[in-house]
Amino acid sequence: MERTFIAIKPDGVQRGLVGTVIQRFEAKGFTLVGLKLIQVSRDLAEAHYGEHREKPFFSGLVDFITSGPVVAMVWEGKGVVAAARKMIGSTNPLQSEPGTIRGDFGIDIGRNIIHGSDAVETAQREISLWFQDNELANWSPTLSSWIY
Ligand code: FUP
Repeated sequence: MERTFIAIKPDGVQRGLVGTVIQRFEAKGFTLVGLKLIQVSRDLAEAHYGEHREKPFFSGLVDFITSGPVVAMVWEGKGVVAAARKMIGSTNPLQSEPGTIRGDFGIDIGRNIIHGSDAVETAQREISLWFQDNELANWSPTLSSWIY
């Protein structure tokens, strides 16, 4: 079953949006298989955002993501990688549609609340970067698959 990596960034945690984000993914019908609140190290932040290492915003991005606790999650379900990206919205919250998480709650590209993997292969890399195997639960709801 497909899995994606989702992180609520320090701004999302400090603004009290953890419950709202989790609620949206639960209500959509995805299954939470990993969840932890962590203070991110610079090493982890730099590895996670490695593709942006040469960008002018890289050091500010690493400063930001290490500035306070982050809620790291793994969500599972059919088409979850692409669906999560739709639910999150565009990178710049001012260009995100209303109804998306960034569109409903954000203004600043450097404070865009949440991260979601951009492809299935990226999700696999990010999940193994952030989580040990024994931190992930292999389970599925016991109700019929269409009852959320
Ligand atoms: P996304 O996949 O939507 O999280 O966006 P990117 O991977 O392109 O960028 C990662 C993070 O870098 C964004 F969440 C915010 C930050 N960023 C900036 O601060 N400025 C930019 O111009 C682009 C990205």
